[in-house]
Amino acid sequence: MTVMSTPTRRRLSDAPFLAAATGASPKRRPVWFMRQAGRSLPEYREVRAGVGMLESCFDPELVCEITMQPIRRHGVDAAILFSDIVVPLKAAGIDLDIVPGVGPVVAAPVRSTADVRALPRLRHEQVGAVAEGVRLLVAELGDTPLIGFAGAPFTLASYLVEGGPSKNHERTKAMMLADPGTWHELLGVLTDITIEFLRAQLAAGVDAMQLFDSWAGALSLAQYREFVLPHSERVFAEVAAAAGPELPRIHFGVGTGELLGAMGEAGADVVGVDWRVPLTEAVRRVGPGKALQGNLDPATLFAGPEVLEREVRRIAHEADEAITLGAAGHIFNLGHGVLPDTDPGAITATVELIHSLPV
Ligand code: 1CP
Repeated sequence: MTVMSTPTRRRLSDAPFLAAATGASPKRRPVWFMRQAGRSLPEYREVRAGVGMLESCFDPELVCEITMQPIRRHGVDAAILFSDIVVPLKAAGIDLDIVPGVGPVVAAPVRSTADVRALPRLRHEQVGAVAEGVRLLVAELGDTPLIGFAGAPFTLASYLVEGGPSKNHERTKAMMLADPGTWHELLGVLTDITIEFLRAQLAAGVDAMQLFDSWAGALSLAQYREFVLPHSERVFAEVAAAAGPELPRIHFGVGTGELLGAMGEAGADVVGVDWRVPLTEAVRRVGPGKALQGNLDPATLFAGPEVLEREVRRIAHEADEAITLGAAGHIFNLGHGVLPDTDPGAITATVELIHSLPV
């Protein structure tokens, strides 16, 4: 195995996002938003007009431009690469598309051992356009750190097995419970693809990474530990091997209140928390020594300035309490992604308020 060197990684020790992620003292409260690029921004809708979602993910200039848009507009403390969790699957040769208004749709869902054995692996040159986008961003971002990301093996598996977005993940869970051998083989393949995708981003210069296990909250803790955790653990271990232990690793899922401890154990330095669990409780579940990220309900951005200010101050207060209870730091974020109809002005106002609060 070749460990890719990361000569292009910038030194950004002053960046508030990196300080908070690594247990140092940030000079201001860091904030970024999941899905900060995207439909809520008119400038995004403009550059995406007539360009397919996947097509835009493989266009380095467009990746760079769309990633930069929320940095310019909102002044957030981190950029997140514009891409999608299914990009490495598409790049490896799996027939899928991202359908507007729906999400990822897979032409031939993976349902049998034979289907799993026919899956391709990812070669890093197949995501060369993504790596090129990262290189353009590193040159353009100045002092703002760039977060790379990938979908976690379980969440990727749910799209492949269901064939598209799913509410109950019934076929995915059925395979997991009825045919554990095939399940672990599938997650092994997806883990390999995820690692290769992240290695390409790390080698091109991302400053941190987030593993999205968005749908892991559908599982019980026992199911998560047996069928998912070992694979996500391997992703984090390989990232640390490729980038060094100092590169911050974030782990996030929705509705994962019961899994927060286990998701930290997978190897994350930062655990993402949704709005269902207060940060003061999250720190108890995660344990000391890890930073927390979150956890404003995205719907709060629709509730008017007074409610928004009250909720932002509450979360900042709970974050301070969590730090006295042992959390290594706090990165302000939503509990899930920005909703498409969000007023971008509410996002900018949130950033300004957070930056005005004393650290
Ligand atoms: O045409 C469009 O604009 C399509 C909408 C869209 C966008 C803007 C999709 C389809 N993906 C994205 C970009 C994207 N996807 C980012 C951009 C970076 C940023 O945050 O600014 C990221 C981080 C993702 C990751 C992603 N894709 C996740 C994990 C995060 C999460 O929201 O939980 C998931 C689950 C996906 C799958 C996906 N891709 C797109 C949609 C609509 C979905 C969800 C479908 C579903 O509900 O199951």
